[in-house]
Amino acid sequence: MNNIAEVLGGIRTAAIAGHVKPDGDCFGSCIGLYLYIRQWFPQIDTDLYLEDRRPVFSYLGGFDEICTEPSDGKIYDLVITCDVSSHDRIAVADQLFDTAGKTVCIDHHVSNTGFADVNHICGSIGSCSEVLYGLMEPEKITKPVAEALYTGMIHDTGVFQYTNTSPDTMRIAGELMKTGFDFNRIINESFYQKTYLQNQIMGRVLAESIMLLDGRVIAGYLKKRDMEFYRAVPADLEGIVSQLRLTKGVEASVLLYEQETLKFKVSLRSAGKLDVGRVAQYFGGGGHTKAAGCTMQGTVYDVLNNLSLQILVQLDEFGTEVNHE
Ligand SMILES: [Mn+2]
Repeated sequence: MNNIAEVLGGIRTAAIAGHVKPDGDCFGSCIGLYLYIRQWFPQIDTDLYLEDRRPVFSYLGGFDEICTEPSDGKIYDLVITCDVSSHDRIAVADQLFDTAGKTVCIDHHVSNTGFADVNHICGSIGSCSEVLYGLMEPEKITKPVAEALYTGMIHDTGVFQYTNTSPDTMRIAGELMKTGFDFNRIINESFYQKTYLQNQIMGRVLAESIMLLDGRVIAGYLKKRDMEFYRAVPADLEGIVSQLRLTKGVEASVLLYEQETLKFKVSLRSAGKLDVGRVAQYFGGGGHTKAAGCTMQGTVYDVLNNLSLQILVQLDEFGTEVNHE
């Protein structure tokens, strides 16, 4: 696919859907595409489905029109997923996807094998929002669309610091900026700003973090009772695993939080050559080489032990000396 218009011919009803626990790129890409279709293909009755309306993204156009519940019995001509790496990660719109006349998947996860009729997956591009830019006509990108795509790009590149940032990323960000939105506010308020609670939780996780594999991996964790104590939701933990990754000398960082008793959600970040996507995939998860996640069972000790073994497989491949008695 070269242009999103290719899949819109003859379509009367369309739905756009993001993934479970939507992040900045999910909001940015889904809203960007929604606003673009609404503006330039007004004959199409388009709806947008996201699992929740995260207040931090309320500055985005169309935010109030997000549907958080599937509409009963509605059958769409077309369902487009953005930033969704596999069928089981389609959130509220999974039924709508299965009954749609045609399905399109726009994504950038290397682990995505293509679950739609039309799959446009660019594993080497840093964000789904950047992939989407390539499917739009630049002169038709309005300020609200630009704001959404820019939001997605800064979130998935860590404000252009991760290695998934390319010269194209910077060029596209520059093009988007020309529409004149308040980029400084977007970066500060949607990416860096933390609530007092989020800072408290991060402080605690950092203080209690542990070093593994002779200081080459750092791990932080929150047990169920800690999550309950802070009344924390997963979004409150954003940024912690990235902060851990900045620890001098580590190859990777790990953050665990207990979703249910002895069931942990695992986030992984690589600080170097380690492919954490491979580690996550081994445990049934997915993601990218530098950022990935999975779900694992057991105690904190069990989970970290199993993760360490898989990380070690790669560290050994690098031929680096690791002291693991
Ligand atoms: Mn993404």
